[in-house]
Amino acid sequence: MSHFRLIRFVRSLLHFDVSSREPSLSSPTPRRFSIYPPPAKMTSEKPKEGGTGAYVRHETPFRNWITVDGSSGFPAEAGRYHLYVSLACPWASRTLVGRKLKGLEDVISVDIVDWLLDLKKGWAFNPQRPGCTPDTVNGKASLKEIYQMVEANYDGRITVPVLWDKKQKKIVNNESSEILRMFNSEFNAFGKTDEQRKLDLYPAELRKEIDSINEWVYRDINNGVYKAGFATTQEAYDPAAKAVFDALDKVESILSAKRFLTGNQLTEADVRLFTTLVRFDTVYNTHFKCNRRRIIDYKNIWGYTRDIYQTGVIGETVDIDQIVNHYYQSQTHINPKGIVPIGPIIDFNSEHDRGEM
Ligand SMILES: N[C@@H](CCC(=O)N[C@@H](CS)C(=O)NCC(=O)O)C(=O)O
Repeated sequence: MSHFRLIRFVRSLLHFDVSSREPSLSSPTPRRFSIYPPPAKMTSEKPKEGGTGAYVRHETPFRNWITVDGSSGFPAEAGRYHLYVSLACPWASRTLVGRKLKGLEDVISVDIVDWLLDLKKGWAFNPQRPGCTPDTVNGKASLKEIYQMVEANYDGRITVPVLWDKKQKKIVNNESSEILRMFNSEFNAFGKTDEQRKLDLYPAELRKEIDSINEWVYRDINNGVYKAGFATTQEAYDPAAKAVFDALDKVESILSAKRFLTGNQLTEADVRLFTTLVRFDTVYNTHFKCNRRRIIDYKNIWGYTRDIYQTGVIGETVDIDQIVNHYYQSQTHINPKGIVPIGPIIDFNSEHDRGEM
């Protein structure tokens, strides 16, 4: 019996179940827990290196588009598309925020993978784990099997999010920025309320500005924290970590004059920045060594993070415990013993004065 199987066997003997300790998804009560027995050889996103110790992100392979008129082969329809996400993942979380803001909860179904990422199998479904689901569409045990339904010999990265077409049994797209755009523009017939149908996170008059913000926010913050955290040499870490804080300083300055990045309207640029900010103090600050400052040290960014968190349903997409447990216990190339730190406990519901801007 492999070490891995043995652990699962022992767990089943122990009736491993933490559900009694885990209340609902958005509970403010800390509900961190360690895996016991400790995971064997758990790891995650194996960093791809450019030979210099610098982290290089993989290209995303599935890039089809859903369109209102169906000319792309993927017509916008209610009930046809499905999202596979991890609540730990900042990229997947963008799509969950978009889905909620556009009122598409009854239109696009969702399954949530186990936050613990296993080296051998990649993302798995583990409905035993509180807040995680089975694969309700294809009944598979792992996300790899979903990718292999489309390409039997698929050997690329098995990443979340995945947007799945239930009708054609195909992956539409696994690039979060594009899924967010599709939810914004192609499903306007299906949003719950009129306000949600009209909401435009990428309005024509702001596109140029949003594109330009997205570019440096992605490079230096969204992916920047990964470049710092996954660096395997001091030479790769130093500029990556500096870039994170130079960019945060720039954000702080923008937000001293504007409620959101482009003005008084929330756009996709804010959604994309938010999913990194909300993970920063509990994970990136320590685990990824982005520790020159914390988000709570930036007056404007901290207020802005709470402002977005408290905007309607956005906070509901954030599960800090899944986030914390995922990074510290899965990424054992950075945190070999999988020890989950005790804090900090961040109150995203505390008052802010951004509404007065
Ligand atoms: N470009 C992708 C990146 C997605 C991504 O890297 N997701 C991570 C989780 S945060 C993942 O699934 N990693 C698993 C792996 O690389 O094995 C996107 O934005 O959708």
